[in-house]
Amino acid sequence: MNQRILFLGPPGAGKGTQAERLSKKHHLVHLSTGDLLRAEVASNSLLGRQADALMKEGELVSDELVLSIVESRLKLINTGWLLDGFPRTVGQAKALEKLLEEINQPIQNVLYLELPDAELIQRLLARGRADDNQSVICNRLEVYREKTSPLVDYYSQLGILKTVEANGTIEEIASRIENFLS
Ligand code: B4P
Repeated sequence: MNQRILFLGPPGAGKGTQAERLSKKHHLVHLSTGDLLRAEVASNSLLGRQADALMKEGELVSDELVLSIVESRLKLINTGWLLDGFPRTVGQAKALEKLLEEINQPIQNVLYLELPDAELIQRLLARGRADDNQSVICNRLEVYREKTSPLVDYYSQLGILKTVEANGTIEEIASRIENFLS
């Protein structure tokens, strides 16, 4: 599969879980901005130090910072890819569109993982990452609604959005995703 796919959805919807699975199965390059940012934090780079405080609060890292880590990587890929957790703002989506036009690699499918808040909160509390406590989760959900959820309309208007019910087992969701892509 030589697809160019984007995963969209609230925190805890399972973007990372499904993206990892799908990318391994179809040999797609998996770019997770969450993982890339956590790697920067772990290496104590300047970028990581700037991102750390924001991530701990459940805030988004600045568009400039995220773009700087995505752009250089995307330009190097010449196979299919899967973007997970990016874009998260309309500004990021517009910058991505411009970049993809330049390299002639338009997005083919946006998979929007949809799940009610109660289930999201339960999953995140069970995951137990450093940014998975009750007050930070509530803030992340608010930030999602304000800054990221407008992307559902944005990609829907471009005619490339597929809504995936993200409840059920990991296998069930994976098979819904496969059906959309086949
Ligand atoms: P991310 O790392 O992208 O993480 P996420 O949205 O919290 O989780 P995801 O949806 O991937 O859920 P997962 O598969 O882990 O973001 C972290 C932070 O990085 C952001 O808050 C922000 O600060 C920063 N950031 C990242 N990208 C950015 C950007 N573009 N711009 C600015 N800032 C950015 O699943 C959650 C849990 O549920 C796991 O424990 C999993 O095992 C479990 N699970 C998954 N599927 C399940 C299922 N079907 N049933 C039961 N449990 C399931």
